[in-house]
Amino acid sequence: MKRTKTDLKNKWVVITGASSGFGRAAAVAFGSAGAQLMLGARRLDRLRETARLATEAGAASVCPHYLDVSSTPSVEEFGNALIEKTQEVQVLVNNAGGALGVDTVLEGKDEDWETMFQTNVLGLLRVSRKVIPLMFKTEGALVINVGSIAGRVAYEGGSAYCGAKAAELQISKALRLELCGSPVRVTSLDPGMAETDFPLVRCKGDEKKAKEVYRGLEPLRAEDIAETMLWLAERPAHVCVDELVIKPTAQAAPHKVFRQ
Ligand code: NDP
Ligand code: 8X3
Repeated sequence: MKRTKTDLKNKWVVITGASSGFGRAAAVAFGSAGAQLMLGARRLDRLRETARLATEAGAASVCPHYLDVSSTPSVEEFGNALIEKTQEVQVLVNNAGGALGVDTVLEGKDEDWETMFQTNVLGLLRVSRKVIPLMFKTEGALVINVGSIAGRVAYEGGSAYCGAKAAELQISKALRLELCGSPVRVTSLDPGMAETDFPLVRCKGDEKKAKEVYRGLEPLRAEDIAETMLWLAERPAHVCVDELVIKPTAQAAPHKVFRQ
């Protein structure tokens, strides 16, 4: 049996939410492995900057393309643009998403709930439906679904986000079963606190509140997550890491954070 690392050189890697945070760092990491990249997000200026960084890192080719995962026509259009470039995808990173607000259930806003489920849950399903058919011929293909520790342990003010990421974990488990017998591996990658635009988006642009999230502790960096994604994708084809939880050393659980 072959025990060689999966080589990503010239292979196609699709990353959603590539305009910032984990998605941008993942584009750079997979770029440094010589992959070809299809990058999606709504903010095209930022997406093009990611493309520039990934090219600089060594990507074989980079295609930044508008994508709104909350819209089926947009996902279809993105997928069709991908199909024009390739019929064979090695890695799909379902990363687009995030949280909106820290309201309790009793204070919750419909638009926040709807956005969280549209992106983290339905978006992931839509993109998976479109892209996974391009992975069946690829030895060592991998779907990385970005979940969260919030999908495993609930906290006050996190109901909809925790619910959405719990759905992500269950979808990953179902997908793993459905794809068993094909070459496609599935991983739910579930990080804890990581320094990205995540809290700024969650706090709706309130920089002071967003900064407070990381006060007195060393959070994960986007690069820590990207490195982990690359490691997952490079495992030999017969190795599937079903679930991976990764947290800052100072965070033992969502509620158990040590601050200096
Ligand atoms: P960022 O806010 O930095 O990145 C979020 C990305 O998602 C952006 O590129 C954004 O692009 C994209 N996105 C949001 N909505 C849509 C949409 N409708 N269509 C397409 N893209 C969209 O945060 P992170 O990098 O931290 O977040 C990435 C993932 O990691 C999310 O799923 C988040 O829930 C998860 N996560 C984050 C943790 C953290 O502490 N940072 C911990 C655990 C999980 P654009 O706005 O340009 O469309
Ligand atoms: C983000 C991690 O702990 O803020 O998914 O919910 S947490």
